[in-house]
Amino acid sequence: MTQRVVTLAHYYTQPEIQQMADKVGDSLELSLFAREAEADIIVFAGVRFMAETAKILNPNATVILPDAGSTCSLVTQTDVAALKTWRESYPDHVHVSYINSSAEHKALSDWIVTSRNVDDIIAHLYEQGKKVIFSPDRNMGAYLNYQYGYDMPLWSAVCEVHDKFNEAALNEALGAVNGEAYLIAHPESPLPVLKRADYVGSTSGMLNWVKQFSGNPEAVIFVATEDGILYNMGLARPDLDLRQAPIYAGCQCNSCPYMKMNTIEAVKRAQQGIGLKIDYLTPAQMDAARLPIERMLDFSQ
Ligand code: CIZ
Ligand code: SF4
Repeated sequence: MTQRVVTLAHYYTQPEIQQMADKVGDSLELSLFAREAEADIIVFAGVRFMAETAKILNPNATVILPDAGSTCSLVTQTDVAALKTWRESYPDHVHVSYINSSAEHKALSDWIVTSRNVDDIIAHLYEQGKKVIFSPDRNMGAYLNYQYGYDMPLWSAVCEVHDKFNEAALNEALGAVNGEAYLIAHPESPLPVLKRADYVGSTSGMLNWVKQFSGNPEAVIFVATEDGILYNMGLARPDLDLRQAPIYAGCQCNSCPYMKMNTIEAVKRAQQGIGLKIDYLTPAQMDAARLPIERMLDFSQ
């Protein structure tokens, strides 16, 4: 019997990879698509924690990551044994973790959140009088503490890509624009950048903001996130002057090395069944990681 192969690509992969995919989206959209996919093989052109999430949500499918090196700095900067000790030092707190985390990390969490639902889920917990600790993204946690006046203790990992955005390069770029300029930013960016932003939100949120933009058509719109999404934004609104926020003068060059490991050759090989198979998680590990993910999905429905 022929194998049913479904290929998923994240917005941060190159345009050629997105064109090879059955579905393009952000990490949550792709995981939800993977959960429902009637596929024998799911090729996940993204990074490892996303492929693990897909496997946890659809354990019967064979999930393949094209390049085993596609990790994420939020995962590699988090030592799981140290995280466990940290978590145990706050026994009366709820542990909320961003979806950009390993399966073992998720298993040590009470709730998983994405950049789309993090505000609502943490607000819900505070409304219930809960105390919250947040991991792994320090920038996202600092932004939430600033924006809502929370005092969540934070784990200290960052996205090595978004963490490079900085106020100095931004000020220079904004200063060089004669007319109107906007800034939209992903909450993995540092707080000084987020404080300057006209909109802070997830990859899909930023894409929607651009799609619906009805301001001055001459305005320059700076986008503080990985460069892959500029392709999708440009397709949606070719009329707008969209530029990636610079990390130094003249650079629109901030891309995720792990996402870009999804080359055409690697994805083609994965479609033939060759790549990193996510087959190393035990049923117990998957069950433990699924619980906080399901809690998020039930909340968001
Ligand atoms: O990996 C990332 O930085 C993001 C924003 C993923 C996603 O799709 O939310
Ligand atoms: Fe991880 Fe940042 Fe790359 Fe996203 S862009 S996969 S958070 S390193």
